[in-house]
Amino acid sequence: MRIELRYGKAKYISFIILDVLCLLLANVLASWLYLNHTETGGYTYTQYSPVVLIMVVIDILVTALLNTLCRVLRRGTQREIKEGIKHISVSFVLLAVVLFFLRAGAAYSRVTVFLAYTFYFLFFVGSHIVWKRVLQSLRKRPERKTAILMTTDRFVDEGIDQLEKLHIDVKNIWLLKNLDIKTIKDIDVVGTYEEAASVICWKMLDKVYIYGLDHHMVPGYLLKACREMRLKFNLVDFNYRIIEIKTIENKDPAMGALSFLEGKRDIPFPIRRVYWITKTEAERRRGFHAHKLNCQLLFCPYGVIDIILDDGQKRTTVTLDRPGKGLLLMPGLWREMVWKQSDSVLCVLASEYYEAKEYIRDYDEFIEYNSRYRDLADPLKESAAPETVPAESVSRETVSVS
Ligand code: T46
Repeated sequence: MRIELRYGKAKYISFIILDVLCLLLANVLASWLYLNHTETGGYTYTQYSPVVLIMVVIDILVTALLNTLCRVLRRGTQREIKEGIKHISVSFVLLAVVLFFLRAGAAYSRVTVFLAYTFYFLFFVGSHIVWKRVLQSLRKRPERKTAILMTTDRFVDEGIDQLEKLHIDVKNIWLLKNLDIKTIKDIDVVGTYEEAASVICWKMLDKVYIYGLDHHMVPGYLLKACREMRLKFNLVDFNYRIIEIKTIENKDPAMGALSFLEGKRDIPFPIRRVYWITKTEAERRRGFHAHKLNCQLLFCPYGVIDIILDDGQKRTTVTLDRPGKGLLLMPGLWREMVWKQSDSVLCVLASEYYEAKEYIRDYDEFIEYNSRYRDLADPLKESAAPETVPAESVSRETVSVS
């Protein structure tokens, strides 16, 4: 609730007022129906009114404690019904407990209370659906689409630039690891993924973009929240990056150096496999394939290895010649490795388990595969970020592979 109040105070409060109004209306209707039209056993309006007051207090308490207005602006009818059931059944039980302790239950018409909560459930769901439509239609549409950018600290600047090229305004940034950074280029950084979900809802952002981050690294909570808000993930990918691996040189050069990589902190994908290639003679070539899914980080702790990368249009060579140089490879790149020095060691951290079917080992097939996704690869093209990727099935098949 604290987060909701931070990002959408007025809208959040309007929902609380709406709920209270619905509760009052439900009570008026229930008491009018029951007290006026049936044999009530002597129950009166005056008797009944303190119960309504207790109901209102309980209602506000339940909203705050169970956060039943969580992401209300963007949730679908199913979730609305679920929250309605949760809210009303907890309120009902709490009211029963309060009346029990006040020893006042017998003085009130239980049928009226039951009827009131039934009407309240219908009003709760109905009014939320109508009110969020009203708020959405009142929203002043910004000239450019707005988005939250999910990325790592390493790629955040590039990500902002890429979205700038797509004419998208980055309103908030969510970083894979929380670095206690408050703003980047005057854009607010949200601290937690709960906050990210809340920002998307209450600021009514149009898009969610992921840059340089394997979708597996997006926490399940956020995936679920976006799915519930019917927001798809838009993936803007690069195909490779050279990264610096942290290396500590010993003061005494004879003692050497220590390089290290830390899972979630340095690698923008989950590490499912580690392998290394040894005992290869100079000028030998390996590779000659591309991956459909696998993201990798390559480094060479000993020796010199040329990595030739081919995106189907041009070839680039990256030389791994020191332990502190890493090469991050996204899927969809043809690679060949040339050993420039005998016994050089190639180490690889991979995002997927070994799966022979996930390799493309035929160059023509690679060109054909790549051309299907080329349009997606150009960040300046409107189609660069596939909008049709359902959050639950974000797949590398739909990701740009320039
Ligand atoms: C890559 C470059 C940089 C397995 O059984 N499990 C494994 O995890 C791997 C990596 C390979 N294998 C088998 C498959 C082949 O029968 O080991 C054999 C040699 O593999 P491959 O010819 O693919 O090796 P390279 O050096 O051409 O490619 C390797 C990786 O396979 C590839 O993912 O990107 O290193």
